Amino acid sequence: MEAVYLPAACFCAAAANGFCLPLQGIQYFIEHKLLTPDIQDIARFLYKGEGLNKTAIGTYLGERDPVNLQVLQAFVDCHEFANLNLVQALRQFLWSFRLPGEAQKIDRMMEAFATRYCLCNPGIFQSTDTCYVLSFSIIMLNTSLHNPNVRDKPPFERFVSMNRGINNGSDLPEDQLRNLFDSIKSEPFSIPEDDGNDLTHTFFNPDREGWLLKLGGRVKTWKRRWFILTDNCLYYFEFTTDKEPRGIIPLENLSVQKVDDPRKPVGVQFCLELYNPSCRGQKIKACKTDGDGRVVEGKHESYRISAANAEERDQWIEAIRASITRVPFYDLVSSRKKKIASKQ
Ligand code: 4IP
Repeated sequence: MEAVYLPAACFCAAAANGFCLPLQGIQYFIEHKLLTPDIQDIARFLYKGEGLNKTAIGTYLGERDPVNLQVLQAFVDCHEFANLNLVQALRQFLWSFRLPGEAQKIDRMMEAFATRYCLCNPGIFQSTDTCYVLSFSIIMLNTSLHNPNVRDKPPFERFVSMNRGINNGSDLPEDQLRNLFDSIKSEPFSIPEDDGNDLTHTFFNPDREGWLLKLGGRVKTWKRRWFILTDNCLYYFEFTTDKEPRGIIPLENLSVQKVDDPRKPVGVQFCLELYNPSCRGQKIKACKTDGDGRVVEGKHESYRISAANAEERDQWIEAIRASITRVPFYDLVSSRKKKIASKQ
């Protein structure tokens, strides 16, 4: 079947008719006979991506509906990965759409990617699980090497030890890992950023630091603190040069949201709130240093934090959200590693 070419004007027509959701957009094209309902046609249309928003492509491909799952499969099959090393293949794949932020969607897409890569390059890995785990460790390496907020740049030896035993119990050849490491070190992944939603970009680079104001737990005083977001925790310090944080807030089980309080005092207009959605009204697990320098439990039922402006607040919210999202993502990788270990 011939590839379908749809000029950008068609997207404007769809948008003008209010079809801005990816699924509705596809239906609009099908109803207007601009696209056939054939799975391969839809996949090729998304693969060509002319004039399409890459976030919308990612959203469509991430859905669990049986049709979307088939389109995802056909879309991944449009990619030719033969004779590409894993980094080159990942560069191509991650550029063709914007990876959604949700772990289950990322899991499905990366599974499809790994299967396709192994099919195009038989004999490189002993199983698709190996390819899957290595792909994630390359994505994590990309963040560690290129995010300016990550000070501890992993050396090649750490990348090797991260990937011990992933090839069905044996190690991958060091030359192969060196090749991948050098490629990512010399050039980071390009991630499509074609709309205001920056979660995918942040997903790859969640770490962040800066000055924020924090409201006390029992005594409601605002304190200016230096915050560092790393390893799914928020650390706050009195001074940037302090070695020990005044407080640590593990983000596991927490959610973050923007707070619009019309009574908020001048100077703390751009607030976000960290809370435990399943235990509202109970204390959040956190620790802090008290006046005598002892480490004690935090007393907050929620943390209210204010940024200097709306843009910074939104960036913090996205970074915190991405950091929280990465927890199930680590779980996905570790369960895959366990699966590899159990097969030995
Ligand atoms: C303190 O108020 C500070 O705001 C503390 O923040 C805060 O601890 C205390 O919360 C609050 O009572 P005063 O300094 O005016 O006494 P920081 O530790 O950053 O100085 P948190 O837990 O927010 O760190 P409570 O819950 O201990 O009252």
